[in-house]
Amino acid sequence: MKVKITETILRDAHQSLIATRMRTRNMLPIVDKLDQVGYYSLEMWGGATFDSSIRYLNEDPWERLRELKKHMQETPAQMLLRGQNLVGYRHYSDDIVEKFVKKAYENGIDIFRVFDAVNDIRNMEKAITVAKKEGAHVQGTIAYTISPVHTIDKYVELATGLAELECDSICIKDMAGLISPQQAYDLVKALKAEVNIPVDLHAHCTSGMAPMSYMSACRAGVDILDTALSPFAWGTSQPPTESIVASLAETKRATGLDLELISEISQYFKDLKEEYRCILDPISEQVDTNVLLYQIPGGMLSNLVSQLKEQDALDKFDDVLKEMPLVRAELGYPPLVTPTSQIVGTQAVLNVLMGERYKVIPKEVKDYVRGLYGRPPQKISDEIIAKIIGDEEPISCRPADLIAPEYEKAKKEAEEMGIVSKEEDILTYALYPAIAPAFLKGELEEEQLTPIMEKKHPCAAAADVTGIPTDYKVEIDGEVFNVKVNPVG
Ligand code: 3PY
Ligand code: ZN
Repeated sequence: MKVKITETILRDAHQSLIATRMRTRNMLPIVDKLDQVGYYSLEMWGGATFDSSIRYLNEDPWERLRELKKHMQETPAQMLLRGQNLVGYRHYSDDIVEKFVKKAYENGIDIFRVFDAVNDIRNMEKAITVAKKEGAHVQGTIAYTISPVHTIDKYVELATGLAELECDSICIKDMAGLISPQQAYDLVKALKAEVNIPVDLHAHCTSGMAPMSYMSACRAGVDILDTALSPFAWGTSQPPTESIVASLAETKRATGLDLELISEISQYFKDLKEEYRCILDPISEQVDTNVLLYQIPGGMLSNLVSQLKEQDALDKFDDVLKEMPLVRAELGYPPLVTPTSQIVGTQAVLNVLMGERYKVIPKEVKDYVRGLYGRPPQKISDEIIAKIIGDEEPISCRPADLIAPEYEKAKKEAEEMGIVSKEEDILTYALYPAIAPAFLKGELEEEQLTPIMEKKHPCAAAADVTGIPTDYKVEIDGEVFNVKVNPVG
């Protein structure tokens, strides 16, 4: 049976390599052609694209969705949704989740890939149910990681739960590029045997193994693979579409896609890449097997470098690398993905820079231990709980059950500010109250928004490019700090 291909060039590929900076005007001239390829889907929205659009590109993300969709007659439009976090960095109330998913569907999203950073199905449930009710295809997601508690049985259990919620397919989301060919084979085989819905493998090339893992996933019966056109492939992005299509061509799993057409489209992105070369993150382009030792995905590595540079503490880089897996283990082995990557990363940096572990603990880490981000994959030891939140009792309910409805309040505020010209604007404001007003009032200029574009030398840009799209702040002893974040694909 044919392997189907999800093309990530319009979302994850540029999120991974050029900090989510590809503009709608660069996408529009080529989307008709992309639509002709016969992809299973085109991932073109969600993840960090929403934040980046309003923060740096002075673009309305809803407008991007509508504009691209007009040219997508044949190919389903796909988005990445961070479960109850939607396209932000904290859990939103159920009424916001419901409105957001409905609007995303109404504006053109056909396939919702829904994940949760700690694989807590309770954080995905609301988004899944609403999207299903709207009539969308929902891809329930396993955030893949390696730890003593992340066994095949556990992943199958999660996938079974997702299928029970009526997800239409399952995605193995290997955002750090950790999955080896053997693991890919075993996991796909198990999912195919136990869960009766299509399986998609989404991997990043960070460790260099992804193309090989894709081949072995094909042998195990994977249904869909995620790839990026070669100019924006490799490194912390996906394996190249052309190479995967060509590799499968003579096999029973041939994709049937036209390499000539794909190469023609690829040329467009090759030229476009030159425009963005100054912000290409050199760290993201390299193969890095250290990710297997420290489990730090490429995007996060570059964050670390810039955080340490800012503190004039680059000499502590190795110590932080070693601290990261210790903190991750103590916090119950969360997969490192937005926002857990920031939570673990910030604590590891503080542990090293303060010269004493857990001397300073950000609010986000405390909230994580309180259970507000969901159930950690492994129970956190009583000792660590006591160290982080004293004698407070972690919650055991679904975190969003504790969040009161937020929509009406956001609506009122946004209307009073006079920044609402369509219902979607209320959602933009509800998700990004700090930056949405200036954007919605039209006060932003592209030039101000993209200073890094002016930097001509890749090395000069490297440190800056890493921070990028985020509203992520940490609170330490009542003081709020901005943390540079590069959401990890
Ligand atoms: C995002 O949340 O932006 C991701 O790409 C996660 O993998
Ligand atoms: Zn990804």
